[in-house]
Amino acid sequence: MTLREDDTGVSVLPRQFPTNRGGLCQKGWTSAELLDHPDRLTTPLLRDPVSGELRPATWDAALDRIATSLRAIQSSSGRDAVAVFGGGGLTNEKAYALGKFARVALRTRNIDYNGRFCMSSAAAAGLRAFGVDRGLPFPLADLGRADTLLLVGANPAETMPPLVRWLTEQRRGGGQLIVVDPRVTATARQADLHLQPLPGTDLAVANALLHIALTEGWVDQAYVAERTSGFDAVRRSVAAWWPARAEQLSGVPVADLEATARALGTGGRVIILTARGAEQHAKGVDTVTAYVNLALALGLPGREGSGYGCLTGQGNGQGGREHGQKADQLPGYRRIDDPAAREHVAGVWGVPADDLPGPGVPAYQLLDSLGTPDGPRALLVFGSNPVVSAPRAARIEGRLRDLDLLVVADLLLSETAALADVVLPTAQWAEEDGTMTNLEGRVLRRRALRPPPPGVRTDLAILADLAARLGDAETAAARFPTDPATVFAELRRASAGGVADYAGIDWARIDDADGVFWPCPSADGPDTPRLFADRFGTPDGRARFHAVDHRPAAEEVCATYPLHFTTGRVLAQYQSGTQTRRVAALRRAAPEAFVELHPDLAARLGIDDGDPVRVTSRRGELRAPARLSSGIRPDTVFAPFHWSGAGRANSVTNDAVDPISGMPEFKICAVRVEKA
Ligand SMILES: Nc1nc2c(c(=O)[nH]1)N[C@H]1C(S)=C(S)[C@@H](COP(=O)(O)OP(=O)(O)OC[C@H]3O[C@@H](n4cnc5c(=O)[nH]c(N)nc54)[C@H](O)[C@@H]3O)O[C@H]1N2
Ligand SMILES: Nc1nc2c(c(=O)[nH]1)N[C@H]1C(S)=C(S)[C@@H](COP(=O)(O)OP(=O)(O)OC[C@H]3O[C@@H](n4cnc5c(=O)[nH]c(N)nc54)[C@H](O)[C@@H]3O)O[C@H]1N2
Ligand SMILES: [Mo]
Repeated sequence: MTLREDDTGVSVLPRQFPTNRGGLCQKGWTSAELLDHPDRLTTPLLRDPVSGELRPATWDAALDRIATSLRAIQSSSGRDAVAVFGGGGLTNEKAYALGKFARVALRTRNIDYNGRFCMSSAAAAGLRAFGVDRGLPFPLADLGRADTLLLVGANPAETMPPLVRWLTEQRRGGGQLIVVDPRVTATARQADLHLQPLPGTDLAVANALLHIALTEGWVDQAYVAERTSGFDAVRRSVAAWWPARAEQLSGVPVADLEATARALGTGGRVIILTARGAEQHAKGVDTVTAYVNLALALGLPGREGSGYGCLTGQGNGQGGREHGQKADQLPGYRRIDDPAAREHVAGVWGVPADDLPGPGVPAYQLLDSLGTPDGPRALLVFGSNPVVSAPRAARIEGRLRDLDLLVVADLLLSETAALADVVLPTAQWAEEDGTMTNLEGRVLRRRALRPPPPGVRTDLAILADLAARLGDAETAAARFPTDPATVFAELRRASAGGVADYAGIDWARIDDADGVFWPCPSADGPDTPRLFADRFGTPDGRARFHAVDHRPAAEEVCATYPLHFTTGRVLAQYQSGTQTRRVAALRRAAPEAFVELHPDLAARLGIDDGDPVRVTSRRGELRAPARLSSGIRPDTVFAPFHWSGAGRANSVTNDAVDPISGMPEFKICAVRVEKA
């Protein structure tokens, strides 16, 4: 989008761009409303020790309070007693600076971010199969030319409206769209074929599809032999997934499994995409792996116009996971436990490699350890609202209350900021320069239109101010520049030679080329719109199969909690809702939480459309009006997670996590539903 500021204020204008072709969703159109919103924070807030209330304070008072407290906590309880929590909405420059701040200014291993809740399972599956995690290893426009497109657990009609035009183009060109979702979503309504599995059974469906492809002879044996390793174990494991067995488990009819396998196995250009519906499970990595196995067996990845991809979520969901705000990571998508990576990054940062901390723990584990005897005593939050968005949120809310110091930098008083000891008002998107990396691995500019309002500082300035108070001011000023262009120049050097290599990318080149795809190692060399054409990112260049098997959800239904509960999004609200719940037009479109359930189930429970209902799990309850829909399976209820208070879906969700990615199981738990 582009912005115009005139006498009437800031307005959002569409921009012709290769990914969205001028398209924008309603949240984009209305985003300028938040710039001058009356709820906008314009002064730091400090919790008054006597009244217990948040009171306006000067920047000096707020920063001094934080620095004094952090120093005291670290000297009594060790460096790791201070933790940092970031977000996938931060620009690349801010994500990079936050990771560096944790490792260099605080020297804590405890940093992680909300991307763990978002794409971490697909990232882990991509890394182990391809040796590289880039949401789409090909340009988005390829979707428009696919003969068959399989969307697993994705509802882009509501979550990525600008992408829908590629789906329309695809079907107009005679392509076939197949959607796998337990609900008849706006996306599923456009599909030629809709598979409606029980939540948590996608892995079994994928294995059955590969079983059919093997039986029918649709596996690309030459590709498997030349470009992959490990297929024999997969062949053996899917042998047990005959279609009738998958039907019994998932409820997807054998005929639909066969039709899907045929479309994938005999189509020309075939793309398989997963999103949160398949990924946010305690077996999310294995589930994505099963779809990657299918794609590899059919010879798709690296073939022009075909492949596997993950629909990355947040504004900078891709870039947010490349520059070091993840517990195990250094910039350039490097591993923090790799001696060579530590040496390189420490060199750029001007510190001894031995001074860099080791890996920390994933987001949920970190949040759940806060304020416990062995856990961190202080937390700094930049760009997340875990009181609404973390699984088993009431428990996490308690952990946050147990901290000695909670600091939240935000533009608005989010539910998490409302619990803080110190709140720092930050600039938002239209007020600072920077870059974001989209789901295609395309690095894009975000331009400042105007300076932040008086009293508001940027995240980069806040990190610099804190670093200056925590150490030697002169060193801190050199290490934590506040100008995003300077930070980006350093990020390029830190990423050089890494998997996500930005060394050859500069802002002018981004402007000239409508974005630059990483890896782009040199300023005069090419970028990489398509990965895997000749080799994969693994040491031997081959993609790796991994045999994976279905396992039940972490929590299964029982007599007391007989229904499956799943969660997701609606078009007019964004994430934890801090921003979108404050925009009048969006509030009108989606005013409150709701519980979607099938009319047959509702009748059995004596519930009418609009009745207040209570959804109860072992962890807590959600109260919201019922919304009857014959588009959902009768054994499953759905709620969006954008609201707080009684309508908070995450009061109910399970905090079981994937053993590899740390991704929580947002998409399935067991509940009881009754009229409230
Ligand atoms: N309007 C809007 N757009 C957004 C966001 C937002 O909050 N609001 N958030 C952004 C972010 S950060 C993200 S990550 C993306 C997410 O984008 P999506 O992944 O498309 O969003 P979700 O609604 O979380 O989940 C997609 C679908 O998964 C289905 N589902 C639930 N359980 C299962 C299951 O077990 N298997 C399968 N196959 N499907 C299941 C749900 O019914 C839902 O329709 O959206 C981005 N765009
Ligand atoms: N039940 C359930 N729960 C889920 C999910 C689900 O599908 N179901 N999805 C999960 C997913 S995919 C995600 S991504 C998470 C998202 O959930 P959160 O991590 O809570 O993300 P946001 O709601 O985007 O929170 C961003 C906060 O940062 C503020 N902010 C925005 N820009 C900036 C900035 O530049 N700097 C600073 N300092 N602050 C900023 C916003 O005002 C807001 O308060 O939720 C997860 N939770
Ligand atoms: Mo996300």
